[in-house]
Amino acid sequence: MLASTPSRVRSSESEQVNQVEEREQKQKQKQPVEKRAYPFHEIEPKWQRYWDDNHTFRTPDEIDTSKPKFYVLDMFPYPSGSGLHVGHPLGYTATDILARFKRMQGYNVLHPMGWDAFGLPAEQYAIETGTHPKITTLRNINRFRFQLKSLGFSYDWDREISTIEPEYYKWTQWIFLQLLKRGLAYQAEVPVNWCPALGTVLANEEVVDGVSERGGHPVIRKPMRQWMLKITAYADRLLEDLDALDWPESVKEMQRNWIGRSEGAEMEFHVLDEDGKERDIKITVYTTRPDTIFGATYLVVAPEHSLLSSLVSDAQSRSVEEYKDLASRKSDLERTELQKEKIGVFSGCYARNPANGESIPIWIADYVLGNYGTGAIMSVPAHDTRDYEFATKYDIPVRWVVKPDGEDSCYSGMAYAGEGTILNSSNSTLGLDINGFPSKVAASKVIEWAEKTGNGKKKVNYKLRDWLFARQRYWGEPIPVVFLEDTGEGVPLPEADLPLKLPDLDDFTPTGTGDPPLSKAVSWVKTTDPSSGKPARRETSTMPQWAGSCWYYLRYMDPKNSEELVNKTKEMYWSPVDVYVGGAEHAVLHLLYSRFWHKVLYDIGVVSTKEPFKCVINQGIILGEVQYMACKDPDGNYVSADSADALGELHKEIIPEEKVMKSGDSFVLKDDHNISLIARAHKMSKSRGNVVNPDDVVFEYGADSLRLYEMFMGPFRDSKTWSTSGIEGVYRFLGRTWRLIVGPPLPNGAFRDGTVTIDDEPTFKQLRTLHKCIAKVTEEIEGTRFNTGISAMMEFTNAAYKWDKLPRSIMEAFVLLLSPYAPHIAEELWFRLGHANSLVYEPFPEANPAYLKDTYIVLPVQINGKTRGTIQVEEGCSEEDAFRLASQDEKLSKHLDGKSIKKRIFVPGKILNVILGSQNVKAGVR
Ligand code: ANZ
Repeated sequence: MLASTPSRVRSSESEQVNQVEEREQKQKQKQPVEKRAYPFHEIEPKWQRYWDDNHTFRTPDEIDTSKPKFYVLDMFPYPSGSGLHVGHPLGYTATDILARFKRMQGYNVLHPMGWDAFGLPAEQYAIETGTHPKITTLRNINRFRFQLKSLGFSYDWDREISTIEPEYYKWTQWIFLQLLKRGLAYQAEVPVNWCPALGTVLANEEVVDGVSERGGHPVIRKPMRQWMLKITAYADRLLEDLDALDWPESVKEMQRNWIGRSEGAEMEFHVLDEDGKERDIKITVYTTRPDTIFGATYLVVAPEHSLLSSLVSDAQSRSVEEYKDLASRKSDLERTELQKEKIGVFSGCYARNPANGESIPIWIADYVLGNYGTGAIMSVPAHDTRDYEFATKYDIPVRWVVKPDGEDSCYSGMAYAGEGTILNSSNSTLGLDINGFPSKVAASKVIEWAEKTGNGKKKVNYKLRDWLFARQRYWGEPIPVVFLEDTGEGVPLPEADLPLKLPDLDDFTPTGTGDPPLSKAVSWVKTTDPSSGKPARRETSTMPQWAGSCWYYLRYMDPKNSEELVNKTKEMYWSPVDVYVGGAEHAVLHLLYSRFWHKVLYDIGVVSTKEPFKCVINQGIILGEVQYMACKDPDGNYVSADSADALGELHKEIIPEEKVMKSGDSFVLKDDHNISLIARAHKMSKSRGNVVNPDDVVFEYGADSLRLYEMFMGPFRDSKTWSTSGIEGVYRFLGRTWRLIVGPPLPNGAFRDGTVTIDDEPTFKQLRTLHKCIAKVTEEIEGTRFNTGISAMMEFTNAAYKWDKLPRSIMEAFVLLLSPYAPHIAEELWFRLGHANSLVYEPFPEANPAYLKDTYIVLPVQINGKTRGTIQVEEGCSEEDAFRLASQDEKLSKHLDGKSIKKRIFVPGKILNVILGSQNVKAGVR
């Protein structure tokens, strides 16, 4: 979904294409099961065709402002070669239920779908086979569209967009030009993953443990001139505006951590010469703990620090060079991992601690990152774990300057990283004394002192880095900039020249020089700058896959506009997206990047809201079917799982579900209840062979069953395990509902055309059952608790099976309730109930509160005219029910037991009078 994921990159496109073909072959051979619970294989295509032909879900282009709007969006998929997997319909069904529900409630609904279609797998496939990525991508898109339609999703296909179409990426390029104009796009030398053996730059996901994913060749970090986007300029706003969003708290927290705002100080340390005199260079460090400055016993600069060459002594230069080379092979993550041993090298040079005047050594170590803070730190081994580890390794002094509150003394043998009371921190000559102060106060005193004496200043820092916005790839949006041949200056293309179309290439293999594949399009690259007419070369890097997905939700509002990215009136009406559903894997980057672009578009007046997505919901993931395993001892005898933890995989045997029984919270062998089993669900993956294909499910049970099942599996946001018996359960429910309304099959196995409903007035009880169901289903859809909504409908069907008459009005309302979940069967039933038009725009039933109250009344019971007691009955209760309750009542039953009943007089809500006959027969419930 959205951008590339490693697993997707790994599976080769050709393999995927073969699998699709194989599956189609298999399907053709398979015949539908003889006896169907209901004829879904006729109904579903029929209604899909109807919706398509009638553009039923089309959202009118002209805005009807009299209606409230509801914009419900799925994270659009990357159309991979393997087609949809069962994880896709989980989110898509949820948004579809919401879209259908809101339409019926009279909202003007926008529910679009499109394709995040640039990306690595198609390009890799092109490298392997020479097939143009466009061909593969369009084929995959067709397949995805076909699959989505076969699931009955109510997308407005007239608004379909694809990020690879020039009419679309014209506006992606236009946004880039706006960023450039505002200084938010710039070029800088940044390290990229360079693989010398493959002669190409690799994306992060193509590098695994320091080697290329393809071929396992070493990858090094090499500086290259790259386009960057200044997302850091928006850090504060991206942080502050999170608070008001109705997003999962976990997602907001992940964004906060990613932005990583920290408050501290930049402090200046003068570098000393061999005689201990101050040179004219200073090292600026960033610290969040200025209160610990007296404990700074050495400095560390990152191996890529710009001052490094002027610091290193001749004696140390060789070791430093070797060390730098070593560090260039590690990723930032490897460098900062806490468990990794911290190694470094002495620069041969010293600096002065401004707080106490001490001369302290300057080290070079890669646990300090070049691109965070100032790329240099003051190291306080007593109060920072990494510094402590480093200092003990290299025999650097440790000085305690913070005493934990409530303790008598400082720690020893490990760092104390918390706050406390300051000690050992006074220097009268330099005018700083923070002894006895709590950490926070001491920190502000140090900053105040530093600002007065010119030794530093307060500073806010962010973990967030500017966004590397160029890829050495072919299959992406061209960057609309040319470089003048004479000066090398970069000049943006005029907006009128957009889109800058991606030229066709036949050879997608890496150039070997690090130049992107587009540099092979020689006649495209060589151009003239339209504004000056000077010879120029086009930029050959392309945009990253994130680009197209940053703003697509805006384009759906006005997908065909060739004059503007989006028309103002339409944007003002539709913004923001009311509900955005997608995987939690996009909790950080996609959502952060689109928020950033949205804010820029807000600043330039293109959009009217500060935030793009009002509510975000992450669906849980679907795990493969639970696998049961029994443990065996070395002699091959079964042993209970709890006593066999230590046995390796070799001693485990997979047990089929039919041999398994649940016992309390665990599972045991049916044949031997003493043998407990291991039950595990794994992520679906090709290698495990536990992938469930939605096409197969649709073929066996129908799209409505798949939709219903995915919603019924469990709470929408939770992870859930697939179960074939589960899908059979919902399939049976739909079959029961069908036969309830249409009647049982005729002797020839077919079903009648109409229904078995009658036009009688419903009873109070029937109305009550219906309205309770309406109330529950409505409440649960609004709360996105789809599973419990389905349970309510199942209860309704069970109750309705007990009725001897099925009033049409009741069943019509029920069919409307069912329709957002199982739209095909609902449309067909609606049609059979006598309606000529689709139910899509029928008003959603509303619960009448009069039927919701559980009102009980006390009903006097007379026997032979004499009041013998009372029973508590539901308001509107029938004579039958009242008599049943009376005969079950302890007191009354004494008078009724064994007696024949001559007559019953029942005045609803008032009295039940039972006249007994003379013979003594057993009084039973009729
Ligand atoms: C002295 C000190 C003493 C620190 C102490 C911590 C504890 P955050 O919250 O992540 O911003 N630091 C600064 N720049 C760094 C870099 N480029 N690479 C690695 N570490 C760096 O943390 C900031 C703290 O992380 C800074 O505060 C600095 O160590 C370290 F008892 O300075 B501190």
